[in-house]
Amino acid sequence: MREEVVKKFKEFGINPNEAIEKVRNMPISIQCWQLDDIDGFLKAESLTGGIQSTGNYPFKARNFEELTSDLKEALKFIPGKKKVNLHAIYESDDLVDRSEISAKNFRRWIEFAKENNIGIDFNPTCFASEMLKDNLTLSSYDENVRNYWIKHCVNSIKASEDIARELNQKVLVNIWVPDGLKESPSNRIELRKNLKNSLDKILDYKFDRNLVDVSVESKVFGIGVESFTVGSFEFYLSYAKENNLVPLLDMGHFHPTENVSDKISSLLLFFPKIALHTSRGVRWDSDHVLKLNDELQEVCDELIKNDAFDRTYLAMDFFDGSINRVDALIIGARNLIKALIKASLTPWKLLSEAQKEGDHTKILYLQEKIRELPWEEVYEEYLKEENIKNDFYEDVKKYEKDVMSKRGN
Ligand code: RNT
Ligand code: ZN
Repeated sequence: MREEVVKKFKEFGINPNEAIEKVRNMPISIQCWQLDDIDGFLKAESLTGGIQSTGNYPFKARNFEELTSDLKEALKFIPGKKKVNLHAIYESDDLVDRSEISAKNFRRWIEFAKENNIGIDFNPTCFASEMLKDNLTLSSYDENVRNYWIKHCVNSIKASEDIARELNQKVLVNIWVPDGLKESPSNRIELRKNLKNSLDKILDYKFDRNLVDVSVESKVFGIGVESFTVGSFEFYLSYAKENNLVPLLDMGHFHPTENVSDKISSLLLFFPKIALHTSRGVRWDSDHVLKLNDELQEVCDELIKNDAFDRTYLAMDFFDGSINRVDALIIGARNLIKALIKASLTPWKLLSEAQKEGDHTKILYLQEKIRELPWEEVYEEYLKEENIKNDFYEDVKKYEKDVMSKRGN
């Protein structure tokens, strides 16, 4: 890094090399489902559960080989520690019904993780299934339906324990269910009680907390379930608190004017760990690719200024089928990393002192000065240190031509 750059940051009490170190060590969980529009390898059902990947960009990965090949292409251009975020429908070996899964069915994923020196996170897939009845899973009125999903979640946790053991690295198991109603509910509490009881049954399995953390992800609405979501924010916040689970906030799962960045500090005061799905909603939970916008920046600012790296599971959750899916992953991850770098290069101490002193003029002044600092050079230095090229567009274009386009889809 140029001496000049280091000097400029030093004036504000910031060491850019330390900033890089901080970001390098923060694992980012990369969603495998961006690469195939959440089709998965079971291929039995089409996507349901109120989420949608839109767009018809060709060449999407159709199986384990194609998907991991694309993932490797993306990983080449993403610096720092990484995990791959799997969904249960991405079974790689000896496919079984998802309620029966064990680590055996993810054998090749485990090998992939080892070979590429990355971790794994896991998600039971409680959608895209004929056992999703009337848009309900764990909260269903039908005991058989509930039991099916309970079993699926317990087996997801057990599989994750084995994966963690093998990789010698903790796995986050994130439970999200799409349960909700299209029209205003006549009865909310019964469905919520069902969900609560089902979660209790899942937790009857005493998982090893040294291997696995379990998070619960809330939501405000989905397509086809616009009027009521069983697993609301209050529901899961309370449930997580009472059962030592991790609350997971998805940036697209709140009212459009509500900011996840504002929620982080509150959660940090009450929970030892939190989890995030970084995403970009456009007018709804549309899961667009991350941009380096104000909200992403503020989310990353909160993690840095509160020293929350060790307490945060940081993942991405978007799925865009209208552009090259490998580029989508790289662009999203790069924007997240840029936001983390920028946050680490901000003099939070100075800014919070000014706030304490009531010097709001100084805050605005400092914010302007900080914008003038050459954070891009620090980002470029980070890529260089990780042996990663800054430009990826032409490389991925070539990969698209040489590999993806041969798929004929
Ligand atoms: C859906 C949730 C959930 C999913 C993934 C595929 O609204 O955000 O996290 O996007 O599990
Ligand atoms: Zn999510």
